[in-house]
Amino acid sequence: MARNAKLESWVDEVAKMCKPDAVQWCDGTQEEYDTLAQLMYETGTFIRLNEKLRPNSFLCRSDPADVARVEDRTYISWATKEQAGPTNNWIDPNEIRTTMTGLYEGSMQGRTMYVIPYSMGPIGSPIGRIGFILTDSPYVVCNMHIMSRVGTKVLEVLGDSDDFVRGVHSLGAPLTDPKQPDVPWPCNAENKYIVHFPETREIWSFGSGYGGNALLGKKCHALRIASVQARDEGWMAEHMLILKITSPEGEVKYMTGAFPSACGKTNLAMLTPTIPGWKVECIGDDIAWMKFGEDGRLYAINPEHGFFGVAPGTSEDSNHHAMGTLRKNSIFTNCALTKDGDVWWEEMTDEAPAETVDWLRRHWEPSMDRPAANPNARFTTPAGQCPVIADEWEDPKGVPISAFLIGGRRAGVVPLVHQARSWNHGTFMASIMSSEKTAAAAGKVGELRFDPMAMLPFCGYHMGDYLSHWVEIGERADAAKLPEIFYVNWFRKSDAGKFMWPGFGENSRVLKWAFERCDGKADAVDTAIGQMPSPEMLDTDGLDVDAATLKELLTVDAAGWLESLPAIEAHYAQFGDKLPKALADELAGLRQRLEAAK
Ligand code: GTP
Ligand code: SPV
Ligand code: MN
Repeated sequence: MARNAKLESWVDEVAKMCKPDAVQWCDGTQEEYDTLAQLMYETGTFIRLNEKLRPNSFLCRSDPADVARVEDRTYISWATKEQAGPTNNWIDPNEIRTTMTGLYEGSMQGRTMYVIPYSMGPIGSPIGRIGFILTDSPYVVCNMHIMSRVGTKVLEVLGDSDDFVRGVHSLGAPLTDPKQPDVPWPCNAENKYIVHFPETREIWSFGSGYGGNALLGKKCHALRIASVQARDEGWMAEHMLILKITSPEGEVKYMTGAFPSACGKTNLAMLTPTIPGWKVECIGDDIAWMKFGEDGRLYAINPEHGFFGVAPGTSEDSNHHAMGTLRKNSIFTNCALTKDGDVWWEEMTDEAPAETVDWLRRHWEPSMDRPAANPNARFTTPAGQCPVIADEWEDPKGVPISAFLIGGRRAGVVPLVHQARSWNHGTFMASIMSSEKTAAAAGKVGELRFDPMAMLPFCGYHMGDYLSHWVEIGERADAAKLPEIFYVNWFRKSDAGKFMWPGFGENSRVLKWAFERCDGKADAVDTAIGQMPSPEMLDTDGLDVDAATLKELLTVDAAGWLESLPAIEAHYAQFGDKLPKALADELAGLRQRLEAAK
């Protein structure tokens, strides 16, 4: 194979800095995966699950100080703070390079440095993007095997080009003394850094081995770096699931959905409709890259190759197809271990097992007032194993998108569904989206925060410029060919604190309404906030929700919206003159309509 001098000199440079005992170029083969899994089994990182119950699968328990993305240690390091904008942590690139070079110095001693060539998107497809991770974590290698396309073929396609994302990842836990025993989950909890250099397409990660902090192809590359490339090149990189929906008449549409972390993307992407005759299939569950096709429509691909999904709450009832996906060849992180050598998590089964070993390796019984699995416990599982993966999920030209769904966790105010009147109105709705924080990121769960397009933690540049990019996408396109935008909320709660909407498979009723709205076939009521179905416009056959609740779910809480306007104004004020005028106009229009509706 032709050698790529730029790649090799970078690998040499990083090896000189981190001083691993060995450097291993990954080939992406099953044999490589098996060897590394066996190595982690021997060092106590991996527990091999019962081969009959969960073939070729492993459980891994992390350090309790390393269980989620760390947003306060995640940085976007442009030359100036202004370029990162008010919603990102910024750090001066020269300063952080000095700091991290110090941390990386000798940080891989006693370990192997793996060179992972990966492709986000089908290898060699015009929309695929290549990256490399240099990591001292075999856990990262095995997870990347599942989550992306790893292997020698990537090197062949790259040739001598230097168009690749450079990721460096170190656990920051060198084994300096040959007699020093390793721990099951090495990390450096006190010194975590996840730093992005958008200008040079580099990612430097240190100290954490978990999820989006460490599997650099996912949020770091496919969202934070790719969002910058997308802006520069006129496409979109979004935190969105992609689903295919087929009507009883056999008509197909594709929809994406932007929901913040742990707000229902994996579930919606593969839901089992409760309404007869409708079918939902999965294209992707977390990230969508979208480009205009020759016909002027937006086409989406899933750059990933696996699911890194939230385990707690996943069950045969809530997500049958996820349960089918993770039956084999999967890695489970921070789940509980049952007596018969399988995994368990909260709500996986109606009845909890009589005893398990919890994610902290302690004896656990259902009567205990702590969960057996960490709330952000995850499964890593091949997308191709999903029983309802759509045939076209790896089509390099992508699938044409008819609708964007957006939404977060909102106990109050936001109705079950409302539709935007135009692209700019939908962009506005997405930009004022807010959600109660979940366990996917470290910090206080439940706090309400604005999360525009579910991209707050994942936008690689100034959020005001990102909003302008959405407006510009709309300006460039033929309005009739743009997706319709729907704001949904599965998470309304009653005064008693119970979910008012049953969610999961029942969400298909909202999908059906959206599907038919795209064709102008379903009715809607014009309201101050957008177009909404009245209860009789939604298919409620067989739905177990009482009339009063349904009415409340589909009523505009004008007082609640008016009350939220000052917070929206403050949210917008932080973007200063970067706030697109079209969105300021939308906000003024909303205020006017709400006041008129009072
Ligand atoms: P990330 O992988 O972090 O981006 O999360 P995600 O958006 O894919 O979220 P996921 O589908 O994994 O759902 C997270 C949690 O929300 C799980 O515990 C689900 O059981 C729960 N959930 C998903 N859909 C619904 C719903 O329609 N209603 C309710 N009440 N809960 C839901
Ligand atoms: C999310 O937090 O949105 C995830 C999980 O999808 S992680 O890969 O850890 O970012
Ligand atoms: Mn996500």
